[in-house]
Amino acid sequence: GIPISRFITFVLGGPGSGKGTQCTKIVETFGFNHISAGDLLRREIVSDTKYGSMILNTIKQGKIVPSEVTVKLILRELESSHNHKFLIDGFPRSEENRIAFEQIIGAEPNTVLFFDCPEEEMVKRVLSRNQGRVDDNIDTIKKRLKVFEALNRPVIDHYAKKGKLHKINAVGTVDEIFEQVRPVFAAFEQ
Ligand code: UP5
Ligand code: MG
Repeated sequence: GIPISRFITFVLGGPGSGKGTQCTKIVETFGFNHISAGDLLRREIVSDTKYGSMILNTIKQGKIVPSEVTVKLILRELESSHNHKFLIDGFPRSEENRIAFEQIIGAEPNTVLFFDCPEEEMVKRVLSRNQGRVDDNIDTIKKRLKVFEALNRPVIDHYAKKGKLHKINAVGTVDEIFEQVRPVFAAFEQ
């Protein structure tokens, strides 16, 4: 199991809301270990493991990969790291994801960030990213936005009710947004 001394942050927000970008800033400033669930899944596609083609098809459709697959990949990262502070970026994406993770870990995250961004801004950012992602086309983006609203919103609401959610206005420059993020972690550093 995972020792309770680990500090786990979930980083949530719609597609293109800036999760990855802000995680890089948090890593630089506060020394967290960045675990991007999407990157772990994309790595499985490239290394052509037994789940590779299933993951590729799921991502192309903007749907959510089965929890058991994603949780296993995240656990492997948590257990192989010497760092005790983690950013889990882009996960959990559904209540089912959340419950699967919390049951296996036997604990809740310490804190949750939510990057709140208007849809038109998210679409603009994703379409101008140009990194060759199979899901960065207008059809898949529309599906990702629908899945986000339907399945990720309940997770956000859950942590808001628990008093763990830090809602960040994700419009502005990268540095302006980070100035809202900084106090969340500065508070835990004391
Ligand atoms: N950018 C960033 N900040 C900006 C700012 N302030 N102003 C202007 N531009 C800004 O940013 C997106 C783009 O915007 C970049 O070009 C950046 O430079 C610019 P980024 O930081 O990459 O945003 P992010 O929120 O990380 O966007 P991403 O597209 O990665 O979010 P998704 O949640 O869609 O992608 P993820 O990789 O997490 O998941 C992809 C797919 O994998 C999912 O759709 C799903 O099919 C699957 N998946 C699962 O099934 N389960 C999981 O647990 C995770 C993923
Ligand atoms: Mg990302």
